[in-house]
Amino acid sequence: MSTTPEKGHVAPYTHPAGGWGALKYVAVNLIKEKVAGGKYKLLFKQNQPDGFDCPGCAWPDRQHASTFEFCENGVKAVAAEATSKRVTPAFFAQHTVTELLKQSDYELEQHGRLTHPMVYDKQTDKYVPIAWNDAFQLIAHHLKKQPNPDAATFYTSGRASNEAAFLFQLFVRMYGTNNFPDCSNMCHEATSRGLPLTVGVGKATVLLDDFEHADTIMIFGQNPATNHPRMLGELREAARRGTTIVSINPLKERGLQRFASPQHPAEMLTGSSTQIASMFVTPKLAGDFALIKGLGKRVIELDDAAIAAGTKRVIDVDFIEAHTSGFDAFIDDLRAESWADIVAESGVSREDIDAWTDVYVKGERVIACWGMGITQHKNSVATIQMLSNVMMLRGNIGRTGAGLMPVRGHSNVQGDRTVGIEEQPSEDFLNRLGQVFDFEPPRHHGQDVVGAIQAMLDGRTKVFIGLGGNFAMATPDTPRTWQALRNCDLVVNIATKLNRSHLIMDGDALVLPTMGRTEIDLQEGVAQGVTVEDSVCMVHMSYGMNKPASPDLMSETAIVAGMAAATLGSAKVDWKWYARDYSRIRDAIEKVIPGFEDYNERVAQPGGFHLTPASRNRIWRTDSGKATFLVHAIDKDTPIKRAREKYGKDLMVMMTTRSHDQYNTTIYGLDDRYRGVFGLRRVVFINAADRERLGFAAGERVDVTSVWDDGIERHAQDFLLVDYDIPAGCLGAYYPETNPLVPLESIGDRSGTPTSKSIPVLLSRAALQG
Ligand SMILES: Nc1nc2c(c(=O)[nH]1)N[C@H]1C(S)=C(S)[C@@H](COP(=O)(O)OP(=O)(O)OC[C@H]3O[C@@H](n4cnc5c(=O)[nH]c(N)nc54)[C@H](O)[C@@H]3O)O[C@H]1N2
Ligand SMILES: Nc1nc2c(c(=O)[nH]1)N[C@H]1C(S)=C(S)[C@@H](COP(=O)(O)OP(=O)(O)OC[C@H]3O[C@@H](n4cnc5c(=O)[nH]c(N)nc54)[C@H](O)[C@@H]3O)O[C@H]1N2
Ligand SMILES: [Mo]
Repeated sequence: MSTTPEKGHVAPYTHPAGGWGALKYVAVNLIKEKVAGGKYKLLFKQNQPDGFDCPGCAWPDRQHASTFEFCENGVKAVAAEATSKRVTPAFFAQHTVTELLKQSDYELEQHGRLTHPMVYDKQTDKYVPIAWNDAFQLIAHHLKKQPNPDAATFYTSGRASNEAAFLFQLFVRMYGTNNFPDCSNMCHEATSRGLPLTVGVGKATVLLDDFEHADTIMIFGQNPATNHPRMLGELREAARRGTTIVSINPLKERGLQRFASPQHPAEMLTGSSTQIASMFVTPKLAGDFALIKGLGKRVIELDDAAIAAGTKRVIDVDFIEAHTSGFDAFIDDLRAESWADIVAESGVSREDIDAWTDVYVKGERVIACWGMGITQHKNSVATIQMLSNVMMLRGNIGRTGAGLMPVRGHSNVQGDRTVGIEEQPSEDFLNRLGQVFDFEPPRHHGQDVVGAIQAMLDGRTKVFIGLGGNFAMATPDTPRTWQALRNCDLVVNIATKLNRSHLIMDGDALVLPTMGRTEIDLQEGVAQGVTVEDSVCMVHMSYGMNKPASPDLMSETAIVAGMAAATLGSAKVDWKWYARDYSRIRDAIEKVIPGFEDYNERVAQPGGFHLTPASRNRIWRTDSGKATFLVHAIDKDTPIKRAREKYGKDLMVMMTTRSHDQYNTTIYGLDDRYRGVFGLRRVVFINAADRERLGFAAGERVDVTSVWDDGIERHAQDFLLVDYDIPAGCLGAYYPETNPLVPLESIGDRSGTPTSKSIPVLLSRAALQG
């Protein structure tokens, strides 16, 4: 990858988010990708009953939307899939893998859609065409020759449909392993591990309609203007109704300040906009745990004052008595916590915490949303449990207009987990799967993402199969991850577009091209729908509308069936019979997983059905049968604190986040418009006072080194320093360029998630001055 200095500029963005900028971008993008004209109709079918589910994000749909609901970044995702450019066998004949590796992620993405199954030829260092059946036989050959099934690992990115994912996990478990690393491990794992212990289910307790009833919405560590633009539409409506919106984020993200809705022409024509958040609480990175604990402590102080004054209690005594356990121990711990520690650890003043608490307790119906700013830290599970505690204090769960809302990323990441992409499956699930398909599933837990990389590094795992995604770039500690992939006998990637994961191998490798969700999936002449589950647990049907990018593509479901049939034979499960009609897979899901009764009938209804989490109805599937308050202390001994002891104020903490023009590792463009960055990706946002204190001039270039005590040197070179409104001691930069800085062993407690929003680093003057 080249590190020649980028030519771009930085200029503050003064317009509202959305607005003309967004619409103009939509138009430019459509023309550029040649999807204007006939294909423009695609947009009208997006997130509408009978259309396809937008591959952009997991934000839920308005079923009764009268106009089409599009958003700028959804358009980018659709246009990227609908591009007319093709990566054909002729393309691969012209480029060696070594040559392609030199291209940037942006360049690789621009080549377009993969058209043929390809196999790597070591002799020529090129990919050459292979027949589908031969590809499946090669996979079967490698899988069968492994000494044990744990020597293979099976990655899933969250775009796979419920049908493809269910068949995939069945294949892998019949093969004999629970090795299911998935993008969730790097994403909302802390939510999925944390919430079950407090409220019983690791999913949102709200529906979209609750946003209409909430009087207060708190948004923790999320940048919806870029990552969930349709959420801004909900927030706009809420703000106009008088709902109080609070952003808890080290950055005051533009889209949470002002938003001009592209769906409301009046706002567009007059150039007006709606103020979204009325309060910005700005903790330092990973300061949320202490901050939320402070919120809880202040709630108890206010409640004590109410008791003393004989006024209405601040906590919801009825809810706490009827529905919870662990309350006494929890408030004892809150009372014992020191304000000095809360302020020091959160980076938020006592006055600001008090002001925020006043807003929180004024709210009668409060929704708490959160994203990656909360989940990608060492203390993320504790933070999410603390948030759940504080919401429980005021009975803000399982009530109209109130609840917990983890905002998921990939459009079906939640559904994939529901149907069994889970390295720690429950006994219940395995028992039912074994009964329905008459086999003994493996019981021991499998590898998550970090575990899979470690196993490949150690040589314990020799086959990597990826159902979508870009494992080589999305994961931490890039050089070590690449070494891990190079240690494999076989690397298989099932993908729509070329990415770097297809270029990192020393043994055999296959790239298997597949259809995207926007494409018509014909099986035996019948168009198949697939199902997905969004962030509020609505399961709905998605039908592609577009002609597949190539006649040689296979659907993900058919590819999974092909691999399974070649590896395991079809005596026990007739894999191809399932792949010929996806409703048969849905019938199987119905037999194995509770909540999917009458799956085919219910999903045929417009809008689909709600997989209602028990916690929404105040049924608590925890050990105690109650919603459980959990006590956690502020962690006084962390790698960051140890690094700070050593390096003092030179030690900075870095978050790695998304720019406006990327979809995870897919780089669509080089602008981050709302943050005022144009034509640049190698930037580091820094507080001007920190920059001066560290002795750097404005606009200087720096190298970044992580501080970790395993003797491995981790560097990322040549980033432009950009002065930014960010708390002291904190830095911001984009992922995936900074993934080499994230140590593989730096993971969340009890979640195993790479701590990609809190990396201890040092800055130095760039060695390569450009
Ligand atoms: N266009 C587009 N849409 C996407 C994606 C994309 O890449 N592009 N990715 C999809 C996926 S998989 C996901 S998971 C989601 C991600 O969507 P988000 O959750 O919005 O993810 P990020 O952009 O990584 O960062 C979120 C925010 O966290 C804040 N933050 C960082 N550290 C902290 C902290 O310590 N505390 C607090 N309170 N805030 C912090 C950052 O300032 C930033 O505003 O979006 C999905 N949608
Ligand atoms: N430093 C740092 N690292 C992070 C994060 C961070 O914030 N900071 N975020 C993490 C998060 S939240 C996530 S979710 C992961 C994302 O990790 P992944 O899901 O692995 O990455 P993506 O970039 O979304 O994958 C893009 C590729 O998927 C393929 N693709 C697209 N659509 C389809 C499809 O329909 N079918 C198939 N089979 N393939 C398809 C294309 O080939 C494309 O190149 O990254 C994680 N890594
Ligand atoms: Mo994600």
